[in-house]
Amino acid sequence: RFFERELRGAVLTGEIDVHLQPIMAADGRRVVGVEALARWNHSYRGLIMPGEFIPVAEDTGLIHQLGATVLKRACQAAVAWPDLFVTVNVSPLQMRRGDFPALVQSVLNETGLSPGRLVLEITEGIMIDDPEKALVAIRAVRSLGVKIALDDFGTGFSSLSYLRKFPIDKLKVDRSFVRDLDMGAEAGAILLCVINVGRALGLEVIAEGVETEEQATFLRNAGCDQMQGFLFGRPMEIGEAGRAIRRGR
Ligand code: G
Ligand code: G
Ligand code: MN
Ligand code: NA
Repeated sequence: RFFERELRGAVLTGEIDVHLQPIMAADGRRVVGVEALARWNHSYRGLIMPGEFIPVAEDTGLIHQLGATVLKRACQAAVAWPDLFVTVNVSPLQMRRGDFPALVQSVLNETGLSPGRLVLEITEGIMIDDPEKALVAIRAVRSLGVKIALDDFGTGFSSLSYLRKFPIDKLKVDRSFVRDLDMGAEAGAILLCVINVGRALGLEVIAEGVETEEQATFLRNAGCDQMQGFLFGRPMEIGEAGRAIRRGR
């Protein structure tokens, strides 16, 4: 297909770009990390979002090369900010490949990023589809000193049992819970439960999709460790992210 052929070209020629979104301490004042988000800078169609091309990359096997490019760009950028961590989204297909830990190690070697500053964001899809392989992969990357965050937490099916079985470091509370806060007391109660699950298990809890001061105040009082969302900053080009970090957001 046309789109696939173009995507293949973009992966080869480096039209795949990385944007970074700040992740704040709970006080909302300090940038403590950034999430790397893939963007396709198309020559004449402009910016194409990952929702459009990641599924195609997964269907065609391009995800491996694309993912490696994103990982390397993100680590290269993060080296410049020694106090921050960088999170990188990893497709279940990447995690399932036996050579994924070796890729991570080689990117760390090449870029000089210290492993403790890299966080890989996985979704529970990997744990459901192939729990054995997921466990092996998670253990292997954690043994490099890299951390694991469970993305979109709370939206899937058996999240709670997976939290016990898999060694993870951080939970990213899905932004739908934060969005629903405006809808009243029940939504707040559910969000509190989700946060408390993470806290009770000793995980760092990151809230996503924070758009208003009211949401930030609720999340801070609820005991979230970190916050991310348009209130603090949108995903931006690496250069712009550098300036935002120096400014404090
Ligand atoms: O940036 P945006 O909010 O449009 O991202 C949409 C979705 O694409 C998110 O769920 C995000 O996790 C996913 N995504 C963004 N960048 C990457 C990437 O580099 N690899 C993978 N596998 N998913 C990504
Ligand atoms: O699935 P994942 O959590 O990786 O998705 C990240 C996506 O969330 C990115 O596409 C990013 O643009 C989007 N995002 C980040 N902050 C906000 C926010 O405050 N509100 C909304 N609606 N989307 C956000
Ligand atoms: Mn993510
Ligand atoms: Na996320």
